[in-house]
Amino acid sequence: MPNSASADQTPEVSVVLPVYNEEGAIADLVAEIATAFQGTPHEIVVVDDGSTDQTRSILQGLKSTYPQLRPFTHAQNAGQSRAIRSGVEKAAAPIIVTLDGDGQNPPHDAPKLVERLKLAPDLGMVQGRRAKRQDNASKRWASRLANGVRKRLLNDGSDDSGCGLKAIRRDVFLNLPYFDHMHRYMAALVVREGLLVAFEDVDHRHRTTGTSKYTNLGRLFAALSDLVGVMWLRSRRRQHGQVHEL
Ligand SMILES: Nc1nc2c(ncn2[C@@H]2O[C@H](COP(=O)(O)OP(=O)(O)OP(=O)(O)O)[C@@H](O)[C@H]2O)c(=O)[nH]1
Ligand SMILES: [Mg+2]
Repeated sequence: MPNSASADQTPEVSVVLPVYNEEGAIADLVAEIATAFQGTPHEIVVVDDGSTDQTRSILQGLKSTYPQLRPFTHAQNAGQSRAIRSGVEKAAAPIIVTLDGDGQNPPHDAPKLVERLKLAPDLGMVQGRRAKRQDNASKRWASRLANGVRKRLLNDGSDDSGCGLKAIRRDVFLNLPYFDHMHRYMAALVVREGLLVAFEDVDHRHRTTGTSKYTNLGRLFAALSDLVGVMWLRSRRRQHGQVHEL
């Protein structure tokens, strides 16, 4: 479904994909996103984070088929959170959808997150929750441990902070503090801004191409060490209520 949005229409939704060496997944994923948002003016902002495979040339080739595709590239690898942020900075729509670039988050779930966000002005973000996770046992175990500790300490209501599929208001995202791996703490950071976060069950698929970019231990270590930083950020929050012009 290539022409689901014309390039000169202002998009309502910007789908932001961080990708690093995902040459086997990217073409099908772009096609699935275009189908999922057919009928909604949208753009697909892909941030290639210094890939060393064919990801970049495949993206260049896809531009003629998908006018709504806007690929960007980092000069050097800077991580998933930085790539998401670069994509949101470039995005033109007020609503952002993020999802993993390896195809593990089926795009057909994304429009329902967007609809929920649109209907509730007090919601800053709608986060996906992988109801039936398609990962191996060691990864599910490591994730359960990290999610349990984080939820208890941050009380952010999230059972699955690592789910890549989220819909968030662009202005809210750009107010969040940036640090490497902050994408795992989005719910707590949005709540810190005084906004609500809702959760929706979404599908999840096995990775069928490419390789994992994280090890279980590396992911767990990063998540737990950043937890201390996020607890500090939370403790330094002060709310001002509404700002009135005098
Ligand atoms: N931009 C960017 N994206 C990254 C980087 N590392 C991972 N990603 C992307 O972040 C997403 C999640 O990474 P994955 O390796 O799939 O992590 P995972 O889903 O926990 O692991 P698998 O189940 O093995 O796929 C994918 O779209 C990756 O391409 C990075 O350094 N930069
Ligand atoms: Mg993955």
